[in-house]
Amino acid sequence: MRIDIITIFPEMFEEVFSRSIIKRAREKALAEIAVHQLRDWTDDRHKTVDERPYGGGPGMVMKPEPIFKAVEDLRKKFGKGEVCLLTPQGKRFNQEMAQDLSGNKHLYLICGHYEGVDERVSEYLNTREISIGDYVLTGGEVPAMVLVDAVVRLIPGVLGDKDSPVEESFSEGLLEYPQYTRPEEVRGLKVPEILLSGNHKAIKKFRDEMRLKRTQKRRPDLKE
Ligand code: 9D3
Repeated sequence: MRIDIITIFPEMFEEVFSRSIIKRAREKALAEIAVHQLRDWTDDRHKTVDERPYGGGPGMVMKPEPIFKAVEDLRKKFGKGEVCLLTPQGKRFNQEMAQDLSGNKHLYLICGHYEGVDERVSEYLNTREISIGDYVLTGGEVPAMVLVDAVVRLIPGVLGDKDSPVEESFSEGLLEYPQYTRPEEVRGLKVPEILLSGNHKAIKKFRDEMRLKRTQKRRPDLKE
C-alpha cells in the first residue's frame, strides 16, 4: 500500500511514522508513506496556500489550486488512488472505515488547516471526507496520523499472528478485560485472585464478565 500525504507541516509526521508498527511496515515494504509539502506546488514568491474567505468571516481558507497541482503531479508519478480530505465536516472515522481503507492500494490524504479548505477541492477531486471525532483540532495533520496508524496495522503481514486484528475489541463490539502484570501487589492493590489460580475456565469467565460490565458502564453505546 502506498500513502501520499499533502500538508503544510510535513515535519510533524516523521517521528510518528518512524516508530513501532508503522516503522516495521515501511521496513518490510508493506507500506510506503510519503509526506509532501503543499507549498512546493505554489508559484508565488510567498508560497501562499491560504486566502481570506469570500463572503467574509473569520480566519483563512486553503486555496484550491496548490492542492489540485499537488494531486495531479503525484498522480502522474505514482498513479491513481482514493483521495481523502481530513476535515471536521467529514464522516466519523472508525474501525470499519479503517478496514475498508486498508483494502486500497494507494491513498492520498489532504490535511486541511486554518479555518478550512475551499469547497471546490472536494468537488473537483471527488474526495472522501473524514473526521476523527467531535472535538476541535488545529488541522488535519494529527487526524492523518491517526488514520495512517489505524489503517497500516491492518495491512496483511504488518502485525504478528499473535496480535492479529480479527480478535480486537472494536471488531467484536465489546471493550477488553482489565490487564495486570507483576508485581502481585502494588501500593496495597492486589491482582484479582482468580488470575493467579491457573484455572483457565474460571479466568475466561471472569474476563468475559468484566468485558460486559465495563462495556455497559463506560460504553453503553456499543451494546447490541
Ligand atoms: C474553531 C474553528 N472552527 C469554527 C467553528 C472550525 C474548524 C476549522 C478547522 C475547526 C477545526 C479545524 C481544523 N480541524 C481539522 O482540520 C480536522 C479535524 C478536527 O478538528 N476534528 C476532528 N477531525 C478532524 S479532521 C480535520
